[in-house]
Amino acid sequence: VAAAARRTLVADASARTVRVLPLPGSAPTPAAEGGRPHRTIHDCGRGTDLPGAKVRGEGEEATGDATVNRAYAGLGATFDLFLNAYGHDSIDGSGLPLTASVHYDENYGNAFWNGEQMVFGDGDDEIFLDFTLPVDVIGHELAHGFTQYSANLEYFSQSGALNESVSDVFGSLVKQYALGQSADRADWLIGEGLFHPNVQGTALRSMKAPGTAYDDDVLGKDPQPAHMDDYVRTGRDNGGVHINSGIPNHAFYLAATELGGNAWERAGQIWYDVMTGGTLTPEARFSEFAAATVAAARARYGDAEEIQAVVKAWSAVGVPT
Ligand code: ASN
Ligand code: ZN
Repeated sequence: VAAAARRTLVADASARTVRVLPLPGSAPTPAAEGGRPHRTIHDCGRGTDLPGAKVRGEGEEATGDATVNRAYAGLGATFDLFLNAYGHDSIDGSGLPLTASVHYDENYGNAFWNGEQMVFGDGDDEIFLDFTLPVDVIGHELAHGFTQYSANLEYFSQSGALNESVSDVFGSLVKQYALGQSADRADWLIGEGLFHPNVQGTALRSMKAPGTAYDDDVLGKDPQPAHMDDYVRTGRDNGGVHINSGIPNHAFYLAATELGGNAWERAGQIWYDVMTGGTLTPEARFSEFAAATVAAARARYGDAEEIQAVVKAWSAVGVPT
């Protein structure tokens, strides 16, 4: 919600895994080396030292802590989407080990990617519950890592809102893929189930209807626009990155529902191709991203309904392609 945490957008090259070719005549590299997650969950014990004590490694059985197990499962669900839908091995495409720390700080109402790992707060028990509860929030945070290793969108203004939107897109797709939900069945909410019952709201954000996710005495009304006419100019939140993300979020929703079927397939593939295609600059604005989705749709699917769906979606939110 609030941009409390600062992520470093510099890729940590030392964290990349190096693929060693087998020597001639030696046994081939076991297939299990690639294409499976390498997860580690740590417990901060309500402190702020990262990563904290290791409590669950890859392949180890569930612990007695549901938060630890949800983080582990959510990392796995995110890994599964990127590998199975796009052939992308972990968030960097090269099998990057995935690390998460839970029980970060006391009454910490946020989760974040710090450039190297995931961090989850337990919530304050007044506004927010445990941030590992919604799997799309886990996917959202890990997708910040995906963006860091791909288009590296600068976390400010329109490129920052695109960075946020890409995390919502892939976060929602993690949930849709895990539940096997097609575009017309999905809730298109981010953080459903995260608010304390006190709060008047269903989720942090809605991609289907930006601006309607909550309307609460303390939090106020969901400030997200769904059209460029309502773009919010502000110096807060890195230029409204969590606010104006409603515009590209809604464009994705419109493209995915126009195409129908599973959103991670054609719409998700087009967005993935834009992020990994090497044509976006880190300072990309909405119109540049939109044009890149049209080019990606054409490159992958030819002159077909995918192009029309994408053009129509961006047009509906007031972004030229
Ligand atoms: N949960 C927020 C986000 O991922 C935290 C932050 O880094 N601003 O956007
Ligand atoms: Zn984010």
